[in-house]
Amino acid sequence: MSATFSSLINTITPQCFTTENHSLSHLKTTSAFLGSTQKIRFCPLIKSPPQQKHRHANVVAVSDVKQKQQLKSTSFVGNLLITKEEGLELYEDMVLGRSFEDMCAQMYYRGKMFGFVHLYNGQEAVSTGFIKLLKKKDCVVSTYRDHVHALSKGVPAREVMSELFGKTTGCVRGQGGSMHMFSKEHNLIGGFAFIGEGIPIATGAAFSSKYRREVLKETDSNDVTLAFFGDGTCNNGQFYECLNMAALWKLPIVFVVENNLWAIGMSHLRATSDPEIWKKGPAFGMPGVHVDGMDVLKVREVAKEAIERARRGDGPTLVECETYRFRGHSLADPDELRDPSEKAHYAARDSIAALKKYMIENKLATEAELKAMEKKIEEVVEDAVEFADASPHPPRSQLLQNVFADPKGFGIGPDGRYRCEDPKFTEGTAHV
Ligand SMILES: Cc1ncc(C[n+]2csc(CCOP(=O)(O)OP(=O)(O)O)c2C)c(N)n1
Ligand SMILES: [Mg+2]
Repeated sequence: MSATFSSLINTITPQCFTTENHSLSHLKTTSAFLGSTQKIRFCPLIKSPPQQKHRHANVVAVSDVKQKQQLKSTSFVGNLLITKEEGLELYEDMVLGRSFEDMCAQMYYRGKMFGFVHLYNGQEAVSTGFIKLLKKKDCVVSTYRDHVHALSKGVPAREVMSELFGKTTGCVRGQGGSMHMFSKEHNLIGGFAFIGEGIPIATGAAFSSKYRREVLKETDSNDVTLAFFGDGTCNNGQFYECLNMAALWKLPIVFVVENNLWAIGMSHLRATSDPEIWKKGPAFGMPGVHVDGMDVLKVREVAKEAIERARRGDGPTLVECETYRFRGHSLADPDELRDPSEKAHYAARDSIAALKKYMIENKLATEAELKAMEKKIEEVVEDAVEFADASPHPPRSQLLQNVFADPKGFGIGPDGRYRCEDPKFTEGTAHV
């Protein structure tokens, strides 16, 4: 197992920072982009000035911590990476994510949903590999590609689908829609439409856990926050500000980059000076890890250590999961820009098919068992659609509820009524 784990992560080890004769050009950076058809741009490495060599001496690499723990590890059954129960849980969650999104596409084209809808097909190993390791009190901060993160965190499919239909039974009472899934009960702190917008919110949530434990002495406060975001978002300033704060204050957070190689129609390799995002972790004094995001078991192993590290108070980790979206950027995107051979390469590495194969080959489940599970999930998704369809639309008066702390002067007119209820309010603007 030791070989398996160390081969799936790439990180800069403490020795690299402390040994006199090591420069950046000696670092073992074995990560390779798995299947992009475009070449990584040549980027010369600059030697660190000698006086900076000891700055990061206290950086603990995930691989080292893991290696130390390996002897006493009890999480492996024989030479298998998961138990039957764990495997079934992962498979169920991934298939739910995929079926749910496929159903969303159908419902969107039938006119049941409005606005932009961004699907997660292809990236399931990341959501499942990370979120299924969390406790209910742990927090998840997502992006506009948030339906599957919500499902993995335990928000019922009915509530997510209803939210997409804009119904009162949705997890945000129909007020958020596709890009703004939220659940206080499940500590899903939100989907966010602006890229990078969720990262400071996640950093704040992690700060709050630490503050409650260390200042307010709430000893049971050891919650971890996962911040999910894309490769394109890593060129946004908020990302760097938050890496700095999280490392400085050793916050219990994991920054999970879902590097699907594209930001709408912009190739990551074209837009980013050094496309290996994981390297930015050590630059801020935290471990950086690159993992194959099409392999749920590899994602899970890295996630386990990064989450445990945060929980035991050792601070943040940056994890770059190399993944791929199987559909266009949103359902409004005809997806004509990406090279068909790149798409085919990743389609052949479908993480759900890979887990199925692993489970059957290792006798963790039979084909019939997995088929029965798929059937059950199909019913869950169909039930979610029926539930959403039959649910009521919110009244117009709900439009501004929870939008402003004090809506007087904004949404509420001098007569105390919602301005939107005055037919003149929207006259000459959008059709409501
Ligand atoms: C602050 C901000 N600028 C621009 C946009 C427009 N925009 C929407 S999605 C997107 C690309 C993001 O790509 P990435 O972070 O890789 O996420 P992915 O869609 O691949 O999951 C951009 C630029 C935005 N939503 N917010
Ligand atoms: Mg992307």
